[in-house]
Amino acid sequence: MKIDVLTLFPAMFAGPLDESIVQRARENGALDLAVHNLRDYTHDRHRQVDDIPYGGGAGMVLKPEPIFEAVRARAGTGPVILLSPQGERLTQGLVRELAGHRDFYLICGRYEGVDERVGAHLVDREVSIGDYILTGGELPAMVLIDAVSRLVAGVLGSEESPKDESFAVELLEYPHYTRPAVFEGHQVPEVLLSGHHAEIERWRRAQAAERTRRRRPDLLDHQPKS
Ligand code: 4HQ
Repeated sequence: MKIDVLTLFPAMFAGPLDESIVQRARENGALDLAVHNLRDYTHDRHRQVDDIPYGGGAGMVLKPEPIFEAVRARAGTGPVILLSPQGERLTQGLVRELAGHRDFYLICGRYEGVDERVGAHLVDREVSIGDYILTGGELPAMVLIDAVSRLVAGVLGSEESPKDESFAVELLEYPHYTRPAVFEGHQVPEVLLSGHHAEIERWRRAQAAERTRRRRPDLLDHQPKS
């Protein structure tokens, strides 16, 4: 899978995506991540990427020309995605859908936002990671890349395989325990030490269902997976 990112802050992507599972995917060739600096697609002396809003108001707006030029220079053919609080919510269903593409292109906005013609005439979809306002689309892009990367074939080691994944997203996870069996007086549930696999499975399903009912009843309102 090839993922292109367009940003004014390419250095933000070093670090989070250079560790652990995502880095392993990049090393083994399952993931090719290319981060492009929006400023490299300007041609004026001041390398200007933003301008004042028509109609007035506070803040600056990203100009359309460098963004259109950058996207038109790409090799891929997959969806062009703008990270935006106005987008459709990122869910595991959308993550799965994006993981099915050979490539996609992520645009990270900054300041007050991006000229509307980018969303209207360049982008295939807008995606939001949640109802809060960040300073830019970079962290949302990294969240999306992280979630997609772990699904890309060849990325996962056996220990972190997404086996129960659809189950795990429709219901919350059952509680996990590791050694010691007693920690500061707190016991691991007896059933987990019993070795009775069928009983353990039954206990885990019941715990997952009960936790979901208590903490996230919205997940039980039999909505579609995405
Ligand atoms: N942004 N999910 C970029 C977000 C956001 C979100 C705020 C996107 C600033 C310029 N993006 N603009 N939440 O808060 O995707």
